[in-house]
Amino acid sequence: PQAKYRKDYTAPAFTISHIDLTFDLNDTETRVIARSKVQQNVDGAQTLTLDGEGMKLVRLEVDGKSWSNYSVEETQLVISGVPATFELEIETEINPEANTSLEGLYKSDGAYCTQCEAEGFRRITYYLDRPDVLAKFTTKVIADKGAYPYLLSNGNKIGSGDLENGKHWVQWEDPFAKPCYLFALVAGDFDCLSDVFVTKSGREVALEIFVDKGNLDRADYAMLSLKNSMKWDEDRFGLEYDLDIYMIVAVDFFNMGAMENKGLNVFNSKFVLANSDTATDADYHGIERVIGHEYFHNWSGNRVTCRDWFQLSLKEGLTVFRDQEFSSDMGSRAVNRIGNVRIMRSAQFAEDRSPMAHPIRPEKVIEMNNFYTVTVYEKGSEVIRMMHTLLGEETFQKGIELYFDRHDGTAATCDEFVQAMEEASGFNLSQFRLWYSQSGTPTLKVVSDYDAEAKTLSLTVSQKTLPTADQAKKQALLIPLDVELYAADGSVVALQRNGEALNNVLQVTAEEQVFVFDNVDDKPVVSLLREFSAPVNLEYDYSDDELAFLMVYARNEFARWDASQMLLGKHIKENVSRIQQGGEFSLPESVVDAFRGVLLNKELDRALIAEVLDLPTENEVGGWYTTIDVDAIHIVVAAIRNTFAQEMADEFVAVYQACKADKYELTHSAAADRTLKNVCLSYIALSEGGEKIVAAQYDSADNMTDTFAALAAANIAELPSRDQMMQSFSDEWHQDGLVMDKWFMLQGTSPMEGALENVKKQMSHPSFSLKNPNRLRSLIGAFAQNTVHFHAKDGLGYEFLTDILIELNEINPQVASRLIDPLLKLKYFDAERQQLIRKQLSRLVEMENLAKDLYEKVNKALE
Ligand code: BAL
Ligand code: ZN
Repeated sequence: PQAKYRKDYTAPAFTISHIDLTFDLNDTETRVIARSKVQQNVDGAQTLTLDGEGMKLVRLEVDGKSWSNYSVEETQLVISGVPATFELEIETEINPEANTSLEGLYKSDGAYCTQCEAEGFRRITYYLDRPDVLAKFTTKVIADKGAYPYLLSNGNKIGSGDLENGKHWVQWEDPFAKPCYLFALVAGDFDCLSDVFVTKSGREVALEIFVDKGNLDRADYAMLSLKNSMKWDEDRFGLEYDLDIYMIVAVDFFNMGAMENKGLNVFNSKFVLANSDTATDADYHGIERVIGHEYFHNWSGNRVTCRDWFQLSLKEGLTVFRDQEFSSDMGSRAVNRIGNVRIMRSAQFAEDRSPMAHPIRPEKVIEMNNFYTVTVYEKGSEVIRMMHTLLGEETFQKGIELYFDRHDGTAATCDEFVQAMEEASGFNLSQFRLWYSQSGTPTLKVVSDYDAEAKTLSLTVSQKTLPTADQAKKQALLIPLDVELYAADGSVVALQRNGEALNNVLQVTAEEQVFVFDNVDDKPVVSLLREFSAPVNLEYDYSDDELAFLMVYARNEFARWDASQMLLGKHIKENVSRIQQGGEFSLPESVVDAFRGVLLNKELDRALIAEVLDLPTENEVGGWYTTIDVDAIHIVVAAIRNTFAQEMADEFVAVYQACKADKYELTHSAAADRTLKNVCLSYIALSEGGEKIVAAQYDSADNMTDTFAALAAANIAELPSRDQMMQSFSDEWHQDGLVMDKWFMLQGTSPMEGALENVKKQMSHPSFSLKNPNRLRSLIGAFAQNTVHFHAKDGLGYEFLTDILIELNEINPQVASRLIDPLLKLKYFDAERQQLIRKQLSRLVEMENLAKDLYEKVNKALE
């Protein structure tokens, strides 16, 4: 497979202004007629090269006449000798039923649906499948009326009718020019939840959510989230919806979370369907986030799209930033920020030190699907957030306004976005632009020095980014470092220098820099990188006392949580070293007391207390090391959990009782109570008499959050009643794949002896299917995060995953390529494990038909 480079971008030789599509749907032989208006875009061009894969060319006409001057190649149709402007008509035949890759047109259970981003449209018809070709689409869909009463596509419905043979047709017109990756078609029999949103300028928009028959009672929260998103985008960003209809279809077979096709979002049903019996509070939160995300794409992605796929973060980083802000405005800002930062520190930092390291705007790509990553999305959002931090909300919004005004209806670049921000603010972002081109996680080392005589505090800040797999040389970045100083009584020490007040956000620009603050009467406690003001690793030599102090006195909730994490981190590292040297685990009483203080603090948001008591995962801890000692980390994290459970046993029960509610409510505050109650339960499960409390909750729960929490607590604590509870859950829910995903996830992460054998056994469960991406991620993906079992020294975990990848290589390479990630990090393990992983990766490399997706990753890992 060939790599593409960002530097090689050239404008297309031809462009297409209109395309009129007709689909005659059939399971194995769907006919697609595409009539396009084609124009020369580069003087003298006479050869039109279209992308296309896996279809049969039936007919080709230029200006209404049969055209024979073409050649069909494996992934292209090359049409020669064409005029400067012409109408092109192509008829192709495709086989949706055989399409298990879930790209292009495929069948999800009984319904037809499409997924075209990034390059799926080329599996539907031959086309200029690149985001900088923007055309107006009309789409006519023909299908059997009984089986497919709903025929949907982008834009507004402009016609419909019945045909003789039991078929019917519907025609759609999208008035907005768009790249083909935003095309969508859905045909099926659904239940539909309808509503209306009136925009700020008074236009009525019809809202329709289509779900599998019988699931109507699970669509309300998605609808509420959609209306909230529409209102929020008007209020916060001044952006209004532009079509008369907005449709969402929930499907069970979907590679991603959802897709922002213009006016017709297709969603993984996981991010639509919820009621209190089937969904946890975390599921509801995910629905609000993803519904918001796809809606916000209507501007950041659809109205202004990407010039080429290297610019993906232009729309994804910005849209993640927007969805994060939406969730924060709707719920708790601190809890949302904690969630975002956990993802950065665990998954994104790990990616940045993996063989797949890439800047948020990649330079080189073999398979574009491999770049829908936490780096492009989450780090991309952090880069937008840093601009927001540096400019402030008001100026940032001016930049956004300029960006949308200037680029509406076009395909833009990341540089153009930064340019708009720069022009609107007058802030020089030239050094800041490096965040787009430089990969890797900088380490920010801070040393403080208090001068009692001069009453000054100086902070010496140095930054260093280690070489990454893709890039050896690194430069100094502009890093916003948000700081605050506290006196011993917890009061804030104002930042000042030479009589002038200073901003809390320091601008670190050099490899080493000193910041001095005057009028500091006593040695203060320093709060650093507040709100995670930059995606960096912070090094500062905090004492336990300082961290315990910040857990109580830091003004912002995020900083309190962060202090708790640093305190835990210190003791996890100390204990891992101790265990490695044959010593014993130990945790000072003062550390337990600091956490007890938080647990019992009635002033704090209960959801925040829950976050403080939720320990870092073993995978996150692994990311702190250059050689990961899976077993020592497992012992230490488990020992901390047990120590907390024993030392605070009474407190956990008391808080558990205090958080219990008489009846279920779907409010943020009721959810916060449940979250803390269930974190307490996870500790109670580990203490004497805990099993009874867990079992009682399982038996009496009136909502899935509590049911699942009890099951998860029994699973992780390996309670004797675990198997029986798992059986009862399966008996109740085996018909419902979405609910069973929770159960599969627990099977995958179970610490039980023989976990691998158990996972293999569950693959025969009637609810499991290798063809369904959600099931795969729940069982197999979860097992690959089950560190001690996946990394077992017999190598059987690695072999098992590789067996699955070999099967998936043919069924669904995109999902296979997601699941392989844990194997890519081989060089962070001991020589023996590295060898075992290498052996498995070699099996993949030797495959004759290895898909591009896996090829790109495996070869990088073995380099
Ligand atoms: N554009 C792919 C799915 C998403 O990021 O919304
Ligand atoms: Zn997105």
